[in-house]
Amino acid sequence: MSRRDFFKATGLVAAGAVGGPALLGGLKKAQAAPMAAPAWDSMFSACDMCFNKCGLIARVENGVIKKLDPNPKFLKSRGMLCARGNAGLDQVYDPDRLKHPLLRKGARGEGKWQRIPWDEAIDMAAQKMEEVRKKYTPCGHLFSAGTDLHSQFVGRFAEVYGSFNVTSHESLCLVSGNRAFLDTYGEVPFPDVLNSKYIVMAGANRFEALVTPDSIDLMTAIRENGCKLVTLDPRYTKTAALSDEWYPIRPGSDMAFMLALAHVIIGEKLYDPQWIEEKTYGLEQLAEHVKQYTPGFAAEECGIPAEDITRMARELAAAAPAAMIYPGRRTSDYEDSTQIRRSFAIVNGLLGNWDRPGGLLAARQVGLKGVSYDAPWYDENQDDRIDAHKVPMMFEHEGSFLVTRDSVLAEDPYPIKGWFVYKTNPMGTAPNRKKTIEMMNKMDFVTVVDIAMSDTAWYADLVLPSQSYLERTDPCAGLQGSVACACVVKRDPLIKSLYESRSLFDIMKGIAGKMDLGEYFDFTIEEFRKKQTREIPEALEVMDRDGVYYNPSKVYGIYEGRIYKTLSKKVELYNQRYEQMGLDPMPIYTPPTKVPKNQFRLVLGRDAAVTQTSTINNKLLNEFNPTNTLWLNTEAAGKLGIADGDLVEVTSPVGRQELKAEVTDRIRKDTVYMLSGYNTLSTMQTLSHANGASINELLDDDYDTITGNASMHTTFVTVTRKVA
Ligand SMILES: Nc1nc2c(c(=O)[nH]1)N[C@H]1C(S)=C(S)[C@@H](COP(=O)(O)OP(=O)(O)OC[C@H]3O[C@@H](n4cnc5c(=O)[nH]c(N)nc54)[C@H](O)[C@@H]3O)O[C@H]1N2
Ligand SMILES: Nc1nc2c(c(=O)[nH]1)N[C@H]1C(S)=C(S)[C@@H](COP(=O)(O)OP(=O)(O)OC[C@H]3O[C@@H](n4cnc5c(=O)[nH]c(N)nc54)[C@H](O)[C@@H]3O)O[C@H]1N2
Ligand code: SF4
Ligand SMILES: [Mo]
Repeated sequence: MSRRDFFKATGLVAAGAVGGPALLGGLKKAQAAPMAAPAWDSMFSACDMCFNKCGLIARVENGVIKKLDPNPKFLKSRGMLCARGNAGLDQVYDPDRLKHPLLRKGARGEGKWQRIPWDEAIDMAAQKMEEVRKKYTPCGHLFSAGTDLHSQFVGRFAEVYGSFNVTSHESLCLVSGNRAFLDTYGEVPFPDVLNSKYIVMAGANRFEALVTPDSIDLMTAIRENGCKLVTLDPRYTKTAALSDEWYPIRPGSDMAFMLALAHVIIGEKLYDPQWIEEKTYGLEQLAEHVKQYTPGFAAEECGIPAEDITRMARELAAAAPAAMIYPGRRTSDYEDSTQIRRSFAIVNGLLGNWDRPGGLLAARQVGLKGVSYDAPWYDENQDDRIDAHKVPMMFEHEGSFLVTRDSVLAEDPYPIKGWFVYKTNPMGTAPNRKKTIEMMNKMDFVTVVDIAMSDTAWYADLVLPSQSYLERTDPCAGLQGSVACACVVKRDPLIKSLYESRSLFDIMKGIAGKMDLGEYFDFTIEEFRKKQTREIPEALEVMDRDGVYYNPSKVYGIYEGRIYKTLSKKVELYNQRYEQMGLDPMPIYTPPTKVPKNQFRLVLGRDAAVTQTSTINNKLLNEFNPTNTLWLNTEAAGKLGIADGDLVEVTSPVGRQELKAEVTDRIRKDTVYMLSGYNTLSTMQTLSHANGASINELLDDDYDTITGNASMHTTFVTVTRKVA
């Protein structure tokens, strides 16, 4: 589409006629008329620098992308493209990108590679997969995929190949939180931040850990709509800085705070009795249960004054239902994460904020459909996933990466000897890196499809160069929930693929073809999209015109006349299924393990210019954070004789790293923090190799006992000054 067509399509031509001077940089209309047609084409796409998929418009000049801008019609991100979105160009044109298929020559991790042609690479991947299947059954092969629209083809391949063993990044991220809300409401909610009047944000950092539309809506809510924001975080984050109140809560004690809120709301009868009676189950049991959790008790545990807890409970109730405990996302905090998040969900239940403005919203109808297929059945196979039955309520499709890894190492209940990895970097994002290396060493053959030589690729046997998001054709993605989004996006190539990169779909299709599974990949992405949009046939055309399709589906009141998908068919303050399974039906507070003397709790967290490990080699973004530092409280540093900028050694039960100290008051005395992604083993990520410290070399690999979600905030470290 040309730039002029784009302006026509977005209505900016008309807007220009009315508000011309503003749009045309102060020129009067007559002066503006002779402006030369631009040399570039404007093309729609959706950002892939993180999972949010913000709509964008690329300027493409002679087959080269020159700039990425936000798509003003993309309401989900409120017409925003963040720093990482802008820096997407460097992802595509990164000189360190993988260019050709590479076959390992030396020992794993030694970095000796041989360039091979694609035909040979596809043949080899297929042959090795066949060997593993014959020797160890189909479940003897593991498949892992990250957030992506092609990832579903990894799942499809695994299923037709016969393996139940598929993992994603999700068990390193948010499954314990999803579990908790699902088991309270019957579905995972989307917060209506824009219309909320009171938000308690515990362990979420929305002004740095960007989630659209929440991050932008939060700013509008607090700046323009009079919303009060309270943040609980051991660090003084940017979200804390912009909050009305910030409490440096003792890590791991959030449940005590939430149960004390429930204590006050129930004790003072601050809830809406009609809502509680009609829509919830278990108030009586909850009332009895939370009697013990007084604000005084919680204050002792979490360090937030009792009178503030009482006041916040009253303020929340007064603002309800346009008030919320923000559900959060990366909930991988502790071994009882599911129960911690259940306490968040329960307070929301008491506020009666479900399905109403300013509260928690049910998923809106998008209209996109799945594409089904009949997978073959293999008699000679294992009964279940390798990680099955080790935690009571794992999500079957996600599994648990950490439980899988332990099971692979123990070969229990069976061996896994092949691994296919697409667009995820467990070597950099799963805690306890040494264990992931051990897991690699257990494998006969590992294939990694990535755009960069990630640490996971660095330890693989075969590394295949992937197309970037601006080069590939993607299936449609439905973005659900929240006032701003019941929308569909797609991606088309903006430029010719660089080097020899290929799409995951083409790679899977190639391998399937060699394994007599070709029939399951006998279609094009365009045909696949048609099937996905069969119930909204206008969507593809609208996306070509606007870059996004909106389904004008209902936002509020979706649950009127509908039952909740829980055992009681109501919002479960008391969870009957947990009771049947022998789990606590209501969250019981267990204090977090005390930080041992002279040690610190290590926490992780986001920076607005970094996405996990995948932007660490991006030279535009690297300028914001050229290396990582250890946030260390001023008083604690003084006691250890550590000055700002000193090199320190950080030691945990599983690893040891060195980096510079950043002495600051922005963190509790018992907690330290560092940014993730640095000190890669791969020398082919030139900006991050041997630079700073790797946090996941230090993190221990505990997990949530209900879902198997990694619990990333349970590691204690010692910090000592390195003598130069
Ligand atoms: N230490 C640490 N661990 C963490 C986290 C943390 O903050 N710190 N966060 C946790 C959370 S919340 C999550 S969601 C997970 C995320 O865990 P991962 O899914 O492992 O996320 P990334 O680190 O972003 O790794 C993405 C990989 O995809 C590659 N990639 C990027 N674009 C493309 C592409 O277009 N095609 C292909 N084929 N590859 C591409 C990148 O090079 C990178 O290797 O990590 C979890 N673990
Ligand atoms: N810029 C940017 N944005 C992103 C991402 C990114 O990598 N970069 N990743 C995306 C992804 S995949 C996700 S899952 C989300 C993550 O979104 P969030 O979950 O909001 O992000 P984190 O920064 O991991 O937030 C964790 C915060 O909890 C604090 N914390 C640690 N322990 C405790 C505790 O016990 N109690 C309390 N109350 N706080 C605690 C930490 O100090 C940290 O500030 O962000 C998404 N958005
Ligand atoms: S939040 Fe930023 S990085 Fe994530 S999709 Fe949107 S623009 Fe891209
Ligand atoms: Mo995440």
